[in-house]
Amino acid sequence: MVLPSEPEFEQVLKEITTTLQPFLKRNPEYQRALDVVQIPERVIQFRVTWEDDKGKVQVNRGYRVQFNSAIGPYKGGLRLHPSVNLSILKFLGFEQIFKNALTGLNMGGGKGGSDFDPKGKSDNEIRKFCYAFMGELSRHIGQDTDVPAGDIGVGGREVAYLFGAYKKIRNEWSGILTGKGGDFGGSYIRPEATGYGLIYYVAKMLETQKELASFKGARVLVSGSGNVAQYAALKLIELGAIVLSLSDSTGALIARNEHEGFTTRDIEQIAEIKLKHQSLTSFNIQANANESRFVWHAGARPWTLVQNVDIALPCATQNEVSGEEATALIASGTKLVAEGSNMGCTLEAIEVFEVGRRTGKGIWYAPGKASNCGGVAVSGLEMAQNSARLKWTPEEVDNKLKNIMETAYANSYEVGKQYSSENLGEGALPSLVVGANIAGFVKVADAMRAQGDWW
Ligand code: NDP
Ligand code: 8G0
Repeated sequence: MVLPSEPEFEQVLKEITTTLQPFLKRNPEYQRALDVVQIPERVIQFRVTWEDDKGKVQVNRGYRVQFNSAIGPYKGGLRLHPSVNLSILKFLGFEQIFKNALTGLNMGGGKGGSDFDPKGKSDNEIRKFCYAFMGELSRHIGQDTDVPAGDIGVGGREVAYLFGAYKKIRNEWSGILTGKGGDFGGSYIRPEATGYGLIYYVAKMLETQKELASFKGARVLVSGSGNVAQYAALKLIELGAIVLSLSDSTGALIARNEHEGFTTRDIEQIAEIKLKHQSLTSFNIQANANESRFVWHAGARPWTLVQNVDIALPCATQNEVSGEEATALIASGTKLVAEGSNMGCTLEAIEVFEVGRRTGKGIWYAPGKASNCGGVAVSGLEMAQNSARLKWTPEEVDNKLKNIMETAYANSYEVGKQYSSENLGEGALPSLVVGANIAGFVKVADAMRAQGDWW
């Protein structure tokens, strides 16, 4: 059931439908589940009016897509970006259903947000917007109904404003949002979770494949420079990898020397810049003064800019790796690609990777719904801690995150092996995208059948 004006949703539906084929061939009755699951249980759209610093009224569109609640309350982030529309939120909400299933926790799928642009807004304007947005959203969420969190453009500051607004409107303290501050119900390791989890997932891929020995000395391209990119980079640096790139919507910053990537201090400075919604060029100016360790490529993405690469991690936004860029990554020697972003790779890029994988000469690709599920997983752990009114230590949360990533990896690997083994060449690895999609889908479809959603 695709409307022609929903290109991103159409894309994700095509990916899921194609990769489910080996399963549907053996289990044709599940086609009905696929027909049912692709229609959101509920879509909420609303008007958000707020007052800017000049006292003028501003208006934006607000959304919450409550896609599926078969295995738990709707769960998924809120995105604030001028590109936000229903197609993008439906694609994100649909992905979220199967990703949340892969975490092994009881969370359904949802996504929301607004076309509000936080760039260039004062702190006061961001607070006013968040209060106005929650004025409507508060009617539709609840700790056992729907639990939003941040996403692009929504970090700790915005989650805190949204939480404060909910509390005032409802006179109730409950875990209705995740990613909260540590002093008011937030979990340790939630800010780090997506980036760290991505690296824990890639660590399992490294153990399986034969070409790369470890992260030590591995040359890694990371795109984006927000929450996911920053913590992925920090964990990579901790493990001895060389982070050769970061990027943002204005361009890509590439290390000049392939033996000397970004440092922890660089990432901390970039985090400060990004908190102010500034471009990476602000960092490059400082870096240039500091012996020009980086080269700035205005308007570019990192994938074609480095000659020798081992691992590529898209961590910015959807469709940030094209088919041509996928081919360029193979040419530069890249062995692994894992998505920190949601739908970071186009269908063409995935096809390039999957053809390579089947022949044993390409790139092994991990889809975001498996490799970036650490973020929502720790959100699930935050919900558990809020319900129990207790707080686990950072070590406890980190260990649980590691276990969840390892289980998500094992599931996508094993189910991938089961369903892609028939066309595997000598030395080829199973398809993680086939595995993740089938594993996530079957869990949700079975819960839906048990509850009478299809028969
Ligand atoms: P942030 O807002 O912290 O950072 C987003 C980064 O991506 C920024 O560097 C931003 O550049 C760049 N970016 C955003 N939109 C575009 C665009 N249209 N073109 C080019 N660059 C763009 O978001 P997150 O790091 O939280 O999210 C990044 C990705 O990871 C998203 O796909 C998100 O859905 C996904 N994700 C996030 C999780 C989380 O826990 N936060 C969990 C799982 C997935 P600029 O600063 O110039 O805007
Ligand atoms: O914590 C969450 O619910 C959340 C926030 C942002 C992104 C995602 C995701 O899995 O894409 C989840």
